[in-house]
Amino acid sequence: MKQRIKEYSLGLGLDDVGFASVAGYHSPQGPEIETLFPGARSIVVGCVREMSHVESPNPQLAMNGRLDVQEFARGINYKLSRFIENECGGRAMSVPLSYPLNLDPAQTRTVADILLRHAAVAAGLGAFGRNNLVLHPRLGARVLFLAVLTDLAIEPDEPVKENPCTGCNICVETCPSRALDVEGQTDFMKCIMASQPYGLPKNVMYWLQWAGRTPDEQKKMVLSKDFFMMYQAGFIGFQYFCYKCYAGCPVGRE
Ligand code: B12
Repeated sequence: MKQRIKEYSLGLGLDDVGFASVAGYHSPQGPEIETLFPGARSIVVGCVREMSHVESPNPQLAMNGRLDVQEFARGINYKLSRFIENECGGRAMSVPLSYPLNLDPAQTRTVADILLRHAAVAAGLGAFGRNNLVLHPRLGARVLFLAVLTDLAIEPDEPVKENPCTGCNICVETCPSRALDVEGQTDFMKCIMASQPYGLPKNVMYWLQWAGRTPDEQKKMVLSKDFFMMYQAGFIGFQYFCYKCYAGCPVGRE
């Protein structure tokens, strides 16, 4: 069964695939998987490589490449889930790649229901680097993870033996907002202001300012670059403008 799922997923174009048991997945802050999918026993975790778009200084090209990867990964999520349900006799549920997320102003920071980095570590696909991303031993940091939960019992893979992070600190030094200064923790607000300048915090500030403005000032606000860019970000989803800790990591680039 494991071999069939592995061969099928690699055939779909995944760069690597690993298997974790639900019991072996530990999320420090998210809910137990059992509460999301009663009876879930295994997590099939895949990784897909980013292309060179992450190096582009042009944010439109960089984000367009990211959208391609996300679309590709979402297609694999669905095909893999279908394969598990149609061919393997299991139940399957795919995990959001990045969003939807439970966004709540009462929470100081956002935590996903299922943490894909922890799932990837549990599935033997890599280890946490200094950039707080999971580094794949061969592909490095430039990978996105996807996952499908299933009630099939599948033998989990072994964790990676060596952490591929060399501790070069390039990620810490090149982060434009110094969001990685504290080891093991990304400063959410610093990172999001640089990586999603037209994202949720900007949007909230915009509308709070709007509320106190005169009609003439409000007209100017609507005709501003901020509003136009926020409009676009609103239908793209999360629109990233920074990939430095990700694209600058030398692991897997030699
Ligand atoms: C919310 C979110 C964000 C937020 C918060 C960042 C964060 N660090 O979590 C923001 C918008 C800022 C963000 C930024 C980025 N993100 Co993001 N993000 C997510 C998302 C949707 C949820 C993550 C989450 O809930 N974080 C919760 C908090 C608690 O995480 P944290 O504060 O960093 O705490 C973590 C550490 O303590 C770590 N940890 C635990 N043990 C150890 C041990 C060691 C030694 C270390 C170093 C760390 C460590 O575990 C905690 C998480 O449980 C995931 C997808 C998913 N479902 O998992 C993608 C995800 C983590 N993001 C991803 C990426 C690529 C990025 C960016 C590069 C943006 C971009 N341009 O693409 C940056 C990188 C920022 C960074 N270096 O941390 C990828 C990472 C892939 C990889 N190779 O690891 C993911 C997995 C999406 C995916 N489908 O692949 N992201």
